Amino acid sequence: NKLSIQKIKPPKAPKTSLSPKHKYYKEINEVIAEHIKYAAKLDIDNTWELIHDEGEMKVFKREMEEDGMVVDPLKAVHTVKGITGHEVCHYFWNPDVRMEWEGTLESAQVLDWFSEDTCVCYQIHKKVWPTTQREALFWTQIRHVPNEDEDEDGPDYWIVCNYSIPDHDKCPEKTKNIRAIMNVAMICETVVEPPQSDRNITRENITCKIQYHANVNPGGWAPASVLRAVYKREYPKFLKRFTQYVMDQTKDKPIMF
Ligand code: 18C
Repeated sequence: NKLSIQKIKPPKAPKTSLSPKHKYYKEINEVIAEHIKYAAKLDIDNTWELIHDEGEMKVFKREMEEDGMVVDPLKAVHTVKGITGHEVCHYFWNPDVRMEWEGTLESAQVLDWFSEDTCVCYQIHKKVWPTTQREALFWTQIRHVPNEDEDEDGPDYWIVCNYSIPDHDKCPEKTKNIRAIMNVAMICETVVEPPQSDRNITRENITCKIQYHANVNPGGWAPASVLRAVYKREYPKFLKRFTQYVMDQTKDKPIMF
């Protein structure tokens, strides 16, 4: 009858082009769902310590140690005018441009493609005196997370997640570096202010609300004071430099919603 027909909703577009049969499919979905859940709650209470406050950008940490190693979770929020969440995520994810904005890298390589939106990266970071150099091996995925509740005007996110994996056939073995372990996510929401009725939407009308989560385990000895000083300096520097990079790259391009 008419009522039941109205309840039928169109099928949703696939959220990732990765095959459900892929060995990392389940892990990727779970890790991404967890980041989205925390981003939606935005639970920055007094257990989070503000370590950097600059305009719209705020960086928080929670001091934590595991087996004597500093693993402080880090969370940042930022709001940037003139760019979309899709654009921010596109440039954060795209391995071809990573060396253009990522200041902590010595080298980065794509070892494998799981699908159009998911690849495996191996990268070597710059050395921080007096510690051994770090490297990382991780999958990185970009995806659009549409609003789950179609009746509500809820948020619609773009997300990139970088998540360490233990090994890969093409990964160099037995290097001189220490392997750092990470679970990092960039989660963005685009806010569009309606333009004056007779005008089109321009970059003046859009704002991107960014949340960045980083859980990094240094993987081996590093003096706590040096480590905390390094990330206190590096995360704000990254957020500033990277968002400026996205603004510069997109300013003369059509808006990518
Ligand atoms: O998210 C960012 N970049 C992504 C793409 O590269 C990716 C990277 C995450 C960072 C993983 C950290 C791995 C170790 C880094 C070594 C430190 C290099 C510092 C060099 C300074 C010139 O998701 C943007 C990340 C930007 C901020 C990175 C700072 C990381 C500090 C964490 C310290 C843990 C490693 C300990 C090394 C010893 C330091 C005493």
